[in-house]
Amino acid sequence: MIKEHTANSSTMAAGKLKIVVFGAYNAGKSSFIQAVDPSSKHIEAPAEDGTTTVAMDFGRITVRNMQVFLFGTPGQERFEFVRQIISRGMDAAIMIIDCSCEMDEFTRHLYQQLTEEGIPLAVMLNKCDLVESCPAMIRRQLGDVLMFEITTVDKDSAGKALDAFVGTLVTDL
Ligand SMILES: Nc1nc2c(ncn2[C@@H]2O[C@H](COP(=O)(O)OP(=O)(O)O)[C@@H](O)[C@H]2O)c(=O)[nH]1
Ligand SMILES: [Mg+2]
Repeated sequence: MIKEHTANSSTMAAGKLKIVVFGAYNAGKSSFIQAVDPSSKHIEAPAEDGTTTVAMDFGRITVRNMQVFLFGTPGQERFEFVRQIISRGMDAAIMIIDCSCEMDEFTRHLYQQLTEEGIPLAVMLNKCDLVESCPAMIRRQLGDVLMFEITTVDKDSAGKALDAFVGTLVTDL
């Protein structure tokens, strides 16, 4: 995945950041983008065989004087080609993980792909409002990566995490 990615410091220097949001179906990708940009767009299209929908999101927000473009990717495994197209030219990636349940194989696979790619990455441990959430369990399994504990139910927590992540990207310039 994302083989065509090259570090995109020219867009960052121009004050623009393309951040792509990954995660399994139901992890909270659309909710995250909606929380940080209430006027974000959510698109659902029926798949050709009519069995499922392919969902994408687009949000825009100004963070630390940077124009941040957020692209949500479809979570189903078989839409790898859509994730590849959306990923072109991205400056950074966010992974949303539902930490109220065990990580599934697909989530592990996505995480491995993104870390191998060497793209700046933040993991959002989502649904921390639920009593059954266990962010510590996911932290143990992922190891050394920038992580934030959030819930999209509280709009502030998503916004603050995005702000902190963009802060790490901007100081890297
Ligand atoms: N309790 C709780 N539910 C959430 C949270 N974030 C998302 N959800 C719910 O989880 C489901 C999937 O969220 P959605 O954003 O559609 O996931 P996506 O498939 O990754 O885009 C929806 O029913 C959301 O309302 C959260 O932080 N806490
Ligand atoms: Mg969605």
